[in-house]
Amino acid sequence: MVHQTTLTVIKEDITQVEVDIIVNAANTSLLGGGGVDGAIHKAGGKDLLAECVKIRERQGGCKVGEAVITTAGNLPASYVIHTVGPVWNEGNNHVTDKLRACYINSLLLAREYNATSLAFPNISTGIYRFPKQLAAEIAIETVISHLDSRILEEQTINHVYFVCFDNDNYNIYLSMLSKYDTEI
Ligand code: AR6
Repeated sequence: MVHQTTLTVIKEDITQVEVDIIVNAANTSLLGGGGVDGAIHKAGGKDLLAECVKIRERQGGCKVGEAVITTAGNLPASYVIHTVGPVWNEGNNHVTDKLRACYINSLLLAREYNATSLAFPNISTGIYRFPKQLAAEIAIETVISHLDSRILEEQTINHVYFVCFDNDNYNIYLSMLSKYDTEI
């Protein structure tokens, strides 16, 4: 628990998670791809894609570290936040700052939409090859320090889910979050 927000790790397909907003690990085109992005587009359907296309026409896609929001289409969530994680490049090109920005910009956008619950996938740890341990440290620390820094009345989010798909990430998150639980 961080202030009034509960952090939970689950092993699940994020398209099945019932929260206000799920986050997508997209690419700069916003037009879908493989991994979690492919699963979200497939389950979300044509309305979700149509909104991505509109954003693309308006602002040329989404930059690395930034986030945009669309309907969730046929998914159980109300909205999808699409954020673009950095491609791991041996730590070059400010990849850690960019990954941190993905989490912060997603949390800010979720707050703007008055979300009470939010689910993150393990951004950049698949096709973009970011080391899983480092990515988990960044994800958890960024979410906790962002929530800690907000005045309580300003915060609507009361539940953040870290949705893991592979065993490695699940075990890393479980052990990292148990450490945080005992410290807070
Ligand atoms: N639910 C939850 N997590 C999932 C799911 C799912 N259905 N499917 C995969 N993961 P990746 P990236 C996990 O590759 O590394 C796409 O083509 C997976 O185990 O989806 O940020 C985009 O269009 C991994 O831990 O995203 C981009 O081009 C995590 O999601 C590129 O891949 C992220 O893996 C983005 O690469």
